[in-house]
Amino acid sequence: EVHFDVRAIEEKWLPVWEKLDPFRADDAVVLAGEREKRYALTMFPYPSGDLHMGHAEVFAIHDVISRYWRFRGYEVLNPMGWDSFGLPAENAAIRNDEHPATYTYANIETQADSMKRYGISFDWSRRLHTSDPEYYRWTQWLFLKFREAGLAYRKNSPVNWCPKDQTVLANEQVLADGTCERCGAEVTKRELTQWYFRTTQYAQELYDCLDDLQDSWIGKVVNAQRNWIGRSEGAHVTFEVEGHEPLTVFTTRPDTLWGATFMVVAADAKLAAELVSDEQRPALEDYREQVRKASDIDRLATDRPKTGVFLGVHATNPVTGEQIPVWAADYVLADYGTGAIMAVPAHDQRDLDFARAMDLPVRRVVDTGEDDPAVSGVATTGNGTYVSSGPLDGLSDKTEGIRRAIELLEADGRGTGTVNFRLRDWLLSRQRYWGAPIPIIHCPDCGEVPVPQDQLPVELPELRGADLKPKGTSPLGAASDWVNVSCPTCGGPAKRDTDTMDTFVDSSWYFFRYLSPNDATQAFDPALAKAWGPIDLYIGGDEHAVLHLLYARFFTKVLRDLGLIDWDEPFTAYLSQGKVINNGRKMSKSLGNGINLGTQLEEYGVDAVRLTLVFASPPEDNIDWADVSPAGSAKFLQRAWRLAGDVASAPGTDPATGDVALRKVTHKTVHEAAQLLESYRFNVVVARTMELVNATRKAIDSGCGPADPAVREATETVAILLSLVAPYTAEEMWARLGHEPSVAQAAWPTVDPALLVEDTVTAVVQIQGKVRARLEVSPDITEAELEALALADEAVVKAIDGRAVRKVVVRAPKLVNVVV
Ligand code: ANZ
Ligand code: ZN
Repeated sequence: EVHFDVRAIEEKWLPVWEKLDPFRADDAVVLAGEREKRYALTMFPYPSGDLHMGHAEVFAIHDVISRYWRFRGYEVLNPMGWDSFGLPAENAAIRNDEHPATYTYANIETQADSMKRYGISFDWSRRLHTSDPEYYRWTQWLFLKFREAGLAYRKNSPVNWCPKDQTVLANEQVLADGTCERCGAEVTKRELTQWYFRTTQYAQELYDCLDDLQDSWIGKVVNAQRNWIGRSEGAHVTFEVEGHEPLTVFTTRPDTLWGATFMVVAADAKLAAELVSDEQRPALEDYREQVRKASDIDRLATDRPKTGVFLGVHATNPVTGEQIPVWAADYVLADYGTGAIMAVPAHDQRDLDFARAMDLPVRRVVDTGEDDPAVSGVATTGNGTYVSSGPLDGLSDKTEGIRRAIELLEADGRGTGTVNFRLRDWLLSRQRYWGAPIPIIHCPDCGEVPVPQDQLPVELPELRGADLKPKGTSPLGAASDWVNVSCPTCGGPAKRDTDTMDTFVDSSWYFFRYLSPNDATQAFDPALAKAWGPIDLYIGGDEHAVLHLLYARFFTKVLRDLGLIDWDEPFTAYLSQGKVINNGRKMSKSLGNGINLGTQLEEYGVDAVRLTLVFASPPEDNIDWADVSPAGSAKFLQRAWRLAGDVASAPGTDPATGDVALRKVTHKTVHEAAQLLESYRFNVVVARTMELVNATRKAIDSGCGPADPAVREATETVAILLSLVAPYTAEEMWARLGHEPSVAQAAWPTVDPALLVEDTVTAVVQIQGKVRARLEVSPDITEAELEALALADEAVVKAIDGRAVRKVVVRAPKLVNVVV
């Protein structure tokens, strides 16, 4: 029995594809509107090491849809590049005493070779690397554009600091447990002057557009973003404070204002220091020292003993006129809302705990029928009747209460209805080397001066090895020749900004750069963005839910407002792929359960590994490598390939003269595959292809013979379907079937609707043992369906003639017996 040599066919087809370049996207076709476009995108990798099983999975999945779209006649854009700035390269450079570029570009070459061998239908002419000066020139240009538009600015404030990576982090890069997203170290706070993008200006739109993405973004991302952006409706309420500026709070419950018995300011906010009386100042200072050490997570925890200090001042409750004390505490956060709250202990548990700890008054203003919180120690938050609440007394609906309270406050000018977001501005500067330098010059006379456009890119100075050691300030500061420049405005001595940009800035716009990666005159061509955008399907990992996927959405909206594009959202559909695990657990060095992609490819070949990954589960589910069989996949591919060797009819033989039963299977398979592909059920497409292989083999063996045109038709169909997941095997089959030059250039098989019509069987309907009707029904009809069909039949209704039906016996699909 003949076997194909996996290695030999890989060697054979790689140069053919290289030469044919069948996946190059043609801008002209799309610009001219000659063909509809599809933009398929998969998250570009970091160049750390070679490709791993996770890449193999996402690329395999992604290639199914890209190749399918091409078969369906779309002009497909499917680019690839590298997110090549970042810490892994920098850390490797320090270890090996070299330049980060050495590690970066060596790994890129390794990964590029692996990707090519892996046979993904990328358009390699669009390859980009974010660490190339040709790329980051435009990252810098965009930064300056954002700054011009008031969307990039510098401010001093408490920031997240990773003590291990020795750099600040954006909020999004601090995990829920308070650790660094990159290295796992516990993140602390520091007060520093840093660069920010004004993401908050887009909070409402970023939130609202999630509704449109709800159905086409598969996975948890939409909800994660909703929570992250955190929209709360409520009011700003202003309290007079004697001898001070009035104090404004954000509250979601303005209806409980009559129960506000004290106020709390975030201890670490400037506000606290401004308000505090001279007597209380030393106590506040001590307390602030203690607070600096706690993380936000700890601070918000409800089960933590409440601490705080009285600030020695009072505010006036605007509706009761009472004087209420103002405290500082750590359970109020400096950077949420206004950094100050009105405390309503009866209806907010944290306020109640604080009131009990500090012996402050508790006044119930909503009677829910539960025990009085002042006695029970349990705050009530539900609907109830308003009491001691002046004009709200007697109302019993929270929504109505809130509405009325806002109305009253607005009428008096003491408050306004408002929406508050949890989202913060994106802290984008980093104290590390391997990133795009921030293109700003600081001049003692002119202040912040943007680097003139014709001087971009601001290239990184040559630093290597020990020069890069993190030390809390940017390593760029040590490159004095680079740092010291003359001010572009006044010509006086000035200094470059020494921070680099978060690498998430690079990846926020790479999908625009793919459109014209070699354009030396602009970041991207707006005409091409109009023609190709937005991305029709983006595939990647959920770990980017509130990082890359949020930042890329923000960038897109800004670029739209800058007039560079005309779409609002970058990714029309999003699919997050599951993970490849082993023996039920995440692969890790410490567990020693890692599966090496290279070894798998050596052992089973590219096609078998790809087929295994696609066949194992729906794309969004995890794949346990312990449960799958790449050897089984390899065997199946051999079976499919043998069909092509057995086919004895010539190309072009009219299939209409072939075996109808096999033709029906073939056409049904193509028809269903298209539907399954549109809904990303790729694993089922593989299963159907396997069934078609079996049916074809059976047809050959049981009478049709290899010369039947239906056998050729079925085998050609197998080759086309298989090319979505196993391109090498498919090419071999296609060639054996007498076609040239590549199956990638084949057309999707045309389905003959006549062949989709189901075979039917005849069901007999008897009444009192007498045949009254014959029905043509599907062989798969259920008993209930058949009964309903029979009783609705005109002849049957007539025969029953209004008599009561006593019993119906159904033997699907052949017989219905009615007793009246
Ligand atoms: C009075 C009140 C009464 C409140 C009540 C709640 C219940 P979300 O929904 O998360 O937006 N708050 C406001 N700013 C805060 C800060 N900087 N740190 C900690 N807590 C803060 O929460 C809004 C509520 O959280 C606000 O409404 C405020 O407490 C508190 F029965 O005001 B509320
Ligand atoms: Zn100057």
